[in-house]
Amino acid sequence: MTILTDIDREHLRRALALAEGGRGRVSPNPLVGAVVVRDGEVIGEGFHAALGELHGERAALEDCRARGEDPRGATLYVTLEPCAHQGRQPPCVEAILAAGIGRVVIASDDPSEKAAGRGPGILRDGGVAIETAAGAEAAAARLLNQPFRKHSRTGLPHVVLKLAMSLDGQTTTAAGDSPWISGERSRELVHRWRGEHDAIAAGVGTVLADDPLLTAREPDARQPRRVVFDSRARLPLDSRLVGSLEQSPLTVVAGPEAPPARVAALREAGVEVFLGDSFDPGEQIGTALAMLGRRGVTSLFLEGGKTLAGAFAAAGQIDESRTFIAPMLLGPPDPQDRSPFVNQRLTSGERTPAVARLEALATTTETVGADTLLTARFKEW
Ligand code: AOF
Ligand code: ZN
Repeated sequence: MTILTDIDREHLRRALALAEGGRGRVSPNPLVGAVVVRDGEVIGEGFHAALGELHGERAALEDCRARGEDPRGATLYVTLEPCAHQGRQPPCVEAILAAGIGRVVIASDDPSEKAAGRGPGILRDGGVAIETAAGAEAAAARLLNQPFRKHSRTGLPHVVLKLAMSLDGQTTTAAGDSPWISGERSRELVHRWRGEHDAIAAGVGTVLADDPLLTAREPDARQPRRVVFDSRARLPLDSRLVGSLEQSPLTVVAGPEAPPARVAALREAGVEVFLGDSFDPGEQIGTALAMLGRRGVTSLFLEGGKTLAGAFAAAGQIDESRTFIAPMLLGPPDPQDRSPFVNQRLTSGERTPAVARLEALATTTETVGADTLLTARFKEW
């Protein structure tokens, strides 16, 4: 760890901003930005723009050439340690050594097995000065790639929960009322987030009630895989989800209680059915996440369903939440719950639930239209 100058940190922040250019297009790979600076002057900038295309470092070196600049002796600022392996792209360390770069400033480590310090080691052996960031820029670089980092370290996708609620904490509206709680700007943002995740999940209760498509509506967004948690395989064959398989794949996570005929009918229709062998919701979620991770799903966006959200929270499987709070009071959507005297759900003799409290490590709030968006992070990878 070295103490970087304010100028170094400024260039790293520029590299972090550049990395954003690949958001929604690089998964399962990381977002990476890079800046080449010689004698205080930026002579090249680049980022990893899409899966399979140039890595950030090579993109920045290409930019130097395109500008007619020679990177020999320059400093390369990069948001992730340079790679040393041959993958879809050749190793970045070779390009850095060939370009004669004198110093590399790295904002974050690459925890994947093939990397984990190998690239910086090779560069150091090649006579390049290596410096690693600490503090705000290092934290921002890790935050940029939470899905990549978690998936590399655990094989599981990073889980983001989305919720929209009223001021009185209601998450569904009454029959006959508008189905929307959050405003239009918030809903636009949700569509963008769908395109930024590898998969979207909903509980079957929400699917039966709303018949959603769960696709990203933004033009040229990547379509995420849709996942329905449906232990009894109740998803109707005439649902819009099953009817839109040509848009993106659909996975049903079912349990041992699913009737074999229902499972067969869904598979026949082209739905992938994942049959867990446990009745325990936490175990079902754990094995489903592992299965999705093996399919290359690095990020899962949980939408729809307080029940599903509750099951994920109880299982300790939420990494981040994004909660829209809309400026309205809704009252309970179910008329039964409006009477304080006959609340079936509070009868005595029920089991005390296990404590499932998850405390946030950090939170931010912002205004989106008339709504307030509260983002909370529970784990850091
Ligand atoms: C990227 N973009 O800018 C950097 C990456 O096999 P590949 O060629 O797709 O390389 C993927 C790995 O390369 C990735 O997991 C990460 O470890 C490393 N660095 N990857 O896609 C980049 N710098
Ligand atoms: Zn690379």
